[in-house]
Amino acid sequence: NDIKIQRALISVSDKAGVADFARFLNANSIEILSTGGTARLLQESQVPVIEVGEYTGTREMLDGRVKTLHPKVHGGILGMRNSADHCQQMKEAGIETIDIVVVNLYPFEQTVKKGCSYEEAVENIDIGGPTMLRSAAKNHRDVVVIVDPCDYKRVQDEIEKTGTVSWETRRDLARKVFLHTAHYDAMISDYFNQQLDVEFPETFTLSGRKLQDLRYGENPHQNAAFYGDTFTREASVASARQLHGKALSYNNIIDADAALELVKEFDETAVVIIKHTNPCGTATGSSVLEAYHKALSTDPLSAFGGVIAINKAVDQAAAEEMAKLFVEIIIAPSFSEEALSTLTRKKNIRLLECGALKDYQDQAKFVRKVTGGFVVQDRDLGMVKDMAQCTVPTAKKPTEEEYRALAFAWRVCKHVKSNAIVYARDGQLVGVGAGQMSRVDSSRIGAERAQLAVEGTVMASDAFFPFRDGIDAAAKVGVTAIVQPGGSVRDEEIIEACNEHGIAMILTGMRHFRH
Ligand code: 93A
Repeated sequence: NDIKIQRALISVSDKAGVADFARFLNANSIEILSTGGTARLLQESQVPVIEVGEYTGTREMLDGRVKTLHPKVHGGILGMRNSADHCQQMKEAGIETIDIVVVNLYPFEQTVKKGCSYEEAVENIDIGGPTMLRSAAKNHRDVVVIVDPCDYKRVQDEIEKTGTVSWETRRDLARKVFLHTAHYDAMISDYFNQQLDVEFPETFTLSGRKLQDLRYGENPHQNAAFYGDTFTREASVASARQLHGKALSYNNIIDADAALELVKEFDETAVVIIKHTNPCGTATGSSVLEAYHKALSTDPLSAFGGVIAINKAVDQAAAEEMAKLFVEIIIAPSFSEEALSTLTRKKNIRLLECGALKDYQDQAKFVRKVTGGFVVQDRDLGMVKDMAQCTVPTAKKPTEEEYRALAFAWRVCKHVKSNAIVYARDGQLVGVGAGQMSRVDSSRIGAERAQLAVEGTVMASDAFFPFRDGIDAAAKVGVTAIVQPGGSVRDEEIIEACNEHGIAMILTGMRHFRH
């Protein structure tokens, strides 16, 4: 149905572009009703408006808490124009139709984000705005509703061309409204959950903003898109700026996230190389270049086509070396100008600048879909602060150097798929056994695949050893110290095996499964 547009109601907090749009409506003989601040702005912009209070006969009251909550407003929006009965009732009550509703809401999100009192947050819960939006969206058969200032142009263009706004557009604008009010309420309920320390509420809503459509998902027959959390302030793939290269793929995002999360574990300069979410190179160094060389030498073959993450600015020296390797992505806090000009010569590399890896850690829950539902948990932010404080049940105690190597191995191990076994020396990953169904297989694969000498390394295991065979395998390749959570019923047997082989072992008491 073609609709006749005679009257608009404009009530906005974000006033960008609204004066021009109102001027356009006015020029097309559309009468404009408006609320306090908006009305003032429009009058100042020489657009004639009627105050809503004047129209309803009830002035704004209760400090503005009640300004548009009136039958003459909601009747005018909700009345069905094709119903003789509705029209009759509206006529009797002196209700005119409102055909365009332009509303955006009190800035709850921005107010809470910048930090505010509880009272201020509550005052920023918009009641009248969502009510009008929902009324108009429900009656999109007869009413145009605009919540997003980006849509002024689209509606203006259409009115200019056709004199009206099509059913398709009205329905799409209504769709946007319900998304918007759902997101708005999700943020309010998030805020209350935070205030009341409700960790796992009765219903769990995930509300994200689309960052981009992806060409496809994990595989070409799966469609996909990338969404960003609303509240996150932490450096992440989602908030990173892409400086160069083709659009990210689904697998790129997952791998870049894995790389960045691991490199965040280190205070000292570190480089991580990831393949299929597991590290195939990780090292620290006195420069990015040195750390990169060490990381690459862990497994240069697997590094091909991988993702590199660095926790410090990428300089020219490192960039020149990285440019020699085929990699999908380099993600770093920043790139020097020279580094950027070196790397951008490579057409197929994607460069992501994520900004400083601040101390800030997002406390938001981690969500993972399963068929028929999803599981929600704390993010694994656990990490032993000081290895020297952990139990050493073996006869041999780790040396200073072994302690450093164990701390390094343990950080890497946390980011390897279970069952995870890591061989490392101080500041360099040597071998990885990832994602095996048996721990002893991970031990074997990690040592066999290692390109660097395993002898004299330390070993980390993400969970306890169920049997002594893992320890025997470690001894066979020359491991001198082990870090693991402990807690197996066979711990005594495991300690005994270490003592037999003269291996030092640390028990962290904290497991890092990664499924
Ligand atoms: O306080 S409210 O929840 N009560 C209302 O009746 C009402 N009507 C519109 N907030 C209300 N609004 C909101 O006021 C709109 O959603 C908009 O964000 C804002 C515009 O106010 P002003 O025109 O005075 O700047």
